[in-house]
Amino acid sequence: IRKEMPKGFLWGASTSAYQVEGAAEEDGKKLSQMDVLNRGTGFADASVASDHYHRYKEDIALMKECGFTAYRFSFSWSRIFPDGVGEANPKGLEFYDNLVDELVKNGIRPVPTIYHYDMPMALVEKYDGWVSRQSVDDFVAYGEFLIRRYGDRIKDWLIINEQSIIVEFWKKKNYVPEKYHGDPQVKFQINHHMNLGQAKLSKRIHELVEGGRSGAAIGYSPVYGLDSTPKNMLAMLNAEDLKNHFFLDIYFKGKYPAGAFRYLEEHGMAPVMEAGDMDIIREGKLDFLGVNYYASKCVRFPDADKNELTEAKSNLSGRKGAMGAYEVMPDFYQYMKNPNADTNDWDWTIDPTGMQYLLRDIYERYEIPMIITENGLGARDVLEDGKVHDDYRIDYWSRHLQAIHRAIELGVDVRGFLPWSFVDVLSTSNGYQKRYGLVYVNRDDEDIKDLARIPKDSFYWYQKVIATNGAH
Ligand code: BGP
Repeated sequence: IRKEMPKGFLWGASTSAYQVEGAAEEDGKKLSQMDVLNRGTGFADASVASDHYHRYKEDIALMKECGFTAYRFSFSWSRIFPDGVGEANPKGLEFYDNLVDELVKNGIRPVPTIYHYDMPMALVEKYDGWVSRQSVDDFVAYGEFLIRRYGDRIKDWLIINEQSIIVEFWKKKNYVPEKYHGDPQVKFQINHHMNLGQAKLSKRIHELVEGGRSGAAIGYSPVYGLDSTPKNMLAMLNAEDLKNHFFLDIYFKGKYPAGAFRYLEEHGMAPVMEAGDMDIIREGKLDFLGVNYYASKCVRFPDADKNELTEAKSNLSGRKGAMGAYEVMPDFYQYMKNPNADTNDWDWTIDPTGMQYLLRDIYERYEIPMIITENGLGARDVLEDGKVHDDYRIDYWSRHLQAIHRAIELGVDVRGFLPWSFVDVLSTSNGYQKRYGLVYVNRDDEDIKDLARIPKDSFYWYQKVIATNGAH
């Protein structure tokens, strides 16, 4: 990128437990909701994934070879507490003990996520998972166990991954029983329970971990108005409030944005709260933000003939322009294709300018340190003569890194870059057809092959970027 990053800038990459580990029912682990939801999608399931559970040493050796100074992974709740609560599973703990030890031994800072979509199925069966308020206490107990066990070595904790996406795709990122499917209020209720769990845990991090800092990784898409017509500019403000500030205001101001919350009340979608909930949220503000940025979004004010509640459906086919459905919030906003932006095959915009835009915007509004916890390009990589020539990904990351650098020059506090993903992982929506890794994993959805690790061209490029702290 030819621009040096500030001293001490962290370099590495990210994964999440169910997308990389495999061993979904091994050594005492029981199924999580993602293990179950993934089955029957027509893509690979999580039972083997990238087999990191058995190959973590080899994987960490590759991280070291690339020059990583940090690695983001997530703990699997149902590997540690197979039934969600109760006795911890010694074998599960052993895996994470070994993983953390091996990282530390290799000079790589572990950056953990406590929850990355994978609620234990046992709790879904017991009380419908996050739909029930009981999930708050069980989540806090699980998280507290982790911070007590690893808090001596791990100071920075990402608590929940992508609440924004969990709300947007609430039936795909949660196992939600059928009886709730017609009621969109449920997604905001789930989100409220997550807010409470995260805030309580943030407070525990401050109390129990010396020098501990709490954070969350947010799936963040800056929202652009289609054009400068006043109504479309208003739709942009509405969407920013409900899709972005709705989460970050909770994290850093301890409140819901008033306008978006009132809108939900008017439409019968606001979460039910108990007295004292907002105190819990205020007392559990977060210290830093992990930013997951892939794509920017575009909105307009809903057309009269499209003005009804519609949920987003992703483009699963990987054919440009085959978007399932764009989200509509009546009288508020309507998502749409940005006529001025390039996209990948799954209709995700490729917009490095959006990276500078969001970093500056978030920093001015909340003045918090940030770390990029995901950024990447999903593509159909091709293995040819033992090599993967992913110059498109190098181009994508170079341009995003330049945007990050510019934001830093303009005063934004960005402390590291942990793109998605380290090795190829099970895509949450497209199995192994859509890949993100620096390292190719030799398998297809159907055919698991030998799971060999093959560094892509982007790996060798990234190695130089890290060695020069960005000056390559
Ligand atoms: C983010 C998730 C990741 C990851 C990524 C790519 O939303 O935090 O878990 O999967 O998106 O998305 P996908 O796998 O759908 O291509």
